Amino acid sequence: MKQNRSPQKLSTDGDVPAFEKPLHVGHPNIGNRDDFLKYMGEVFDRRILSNNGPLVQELERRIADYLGVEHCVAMCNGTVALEIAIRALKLEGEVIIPSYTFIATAHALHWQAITPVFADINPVTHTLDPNAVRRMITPRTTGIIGVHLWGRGAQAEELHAIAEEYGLKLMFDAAHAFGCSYKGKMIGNFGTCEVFSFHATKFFNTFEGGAVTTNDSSLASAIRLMRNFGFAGYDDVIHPGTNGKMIEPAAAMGLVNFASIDNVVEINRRNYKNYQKHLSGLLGISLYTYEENEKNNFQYIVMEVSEDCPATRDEIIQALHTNNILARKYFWPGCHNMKPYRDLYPHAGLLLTNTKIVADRVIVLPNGTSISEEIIERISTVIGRSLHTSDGQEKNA
Ligand code: T4K
Repeated sequence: MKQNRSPQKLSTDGDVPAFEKPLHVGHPNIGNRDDFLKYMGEVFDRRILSNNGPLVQELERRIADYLGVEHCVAMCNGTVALEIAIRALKLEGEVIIPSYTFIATAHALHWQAITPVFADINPVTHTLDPNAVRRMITPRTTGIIGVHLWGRGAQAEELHAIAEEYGLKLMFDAAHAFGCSYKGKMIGNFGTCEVFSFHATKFFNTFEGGAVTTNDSSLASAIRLMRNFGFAGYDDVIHPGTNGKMIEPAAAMGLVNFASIDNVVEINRRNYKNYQKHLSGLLGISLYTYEENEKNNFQYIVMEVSEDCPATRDEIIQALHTNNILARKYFWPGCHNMKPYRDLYPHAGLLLTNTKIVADRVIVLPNGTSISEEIIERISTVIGRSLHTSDGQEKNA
């Protein structure tokens, strides 16, 4: 990829920014406000604000039904949900994960003195490459955490076969994948357990929140205990634990947002198609594809900038930011290149060729219910304008 073009040639210098106010990736989808306030009225009347309240229990039932999974344990956020699931599975030593993921996947292990070992990804799907996973197994390996990045199911059968062969535990970070399916089955049912994030920026949000889903009853019971300090009753702690509880207002937000899930998917899909339409024909620009035969939430508009693009990925980002479009370089530069892990494994990158290629070419664009076709057209125009040749002439706008 070209590295040395002059950024000022690529911005819309001299023009007013395309957007007056910043346009964010991850601007939340918010359901019916009156319904939320009604729920909150009930919460105040009951004065049950937390500790497995009725709204949390109702949300857990709704999620379990929606995913067709036996157990859902709601949590305060996805990271704590990951930490609790990792501990409940008794992972230790080394655990294999992709480096191309949000840093929380690695931190949830490192925080518990478990070594995250980074395996490479498939450059098309951006999910773990099972052959790369095999290469990273050592006598200290106890588990694999696949990540359903962008909501695309990681290769569950292949990872399951590897886990069986080597006697490893398998779980999934499904933070991006609420409402998505893999091979026709809802994500939430794979591995021994799966972990969702319901952070504000996610397709489905509870302000902050998350959940662990599983079809293993004894695991679900252990996770419930661990979420609440290990309390089995008043004055009776029977398990080590922490505070991972979801609060009632968060559950109220989740119940309200449930009512608009289909509508949000429809808007996200429409936006995705509009980005495809308005970005088509730009040299070296493509959109990450979603499998049409699966359920997708289309939350992430992942644009890839290839070698033959007249501008670099960073030049396009700069042009977007100059125009108040705060596109993101998720998940550059890869977890292995973030300080805590770079210090631990300075040579990890040698086996992460595809991770580098993908992390260097991705731009995530704004999506969600606050984005219209007119906005997408303007974003696409800024991207088109940024594709200048080195002598400053527009090539593809
Ligand atoms: N595993 C994976 C694969 C994940 O992607 C994540 C989280 C996790 C695990 C952990 O789950 P949680 O513990 O977070 O539940 C954001 C989110 O904070 C994070 O939840 C998410 N992944 C990650 C992909 O994106 P940042 O650091 O990029 O967030 P931030 O604060 O820059 O937010 C993005 C943009 O959204 C901002 O530019 C502004 C906008 N925004 C944000 C919030 C909170 C709003 O417009 N309104 C808001 O309320 O990590």
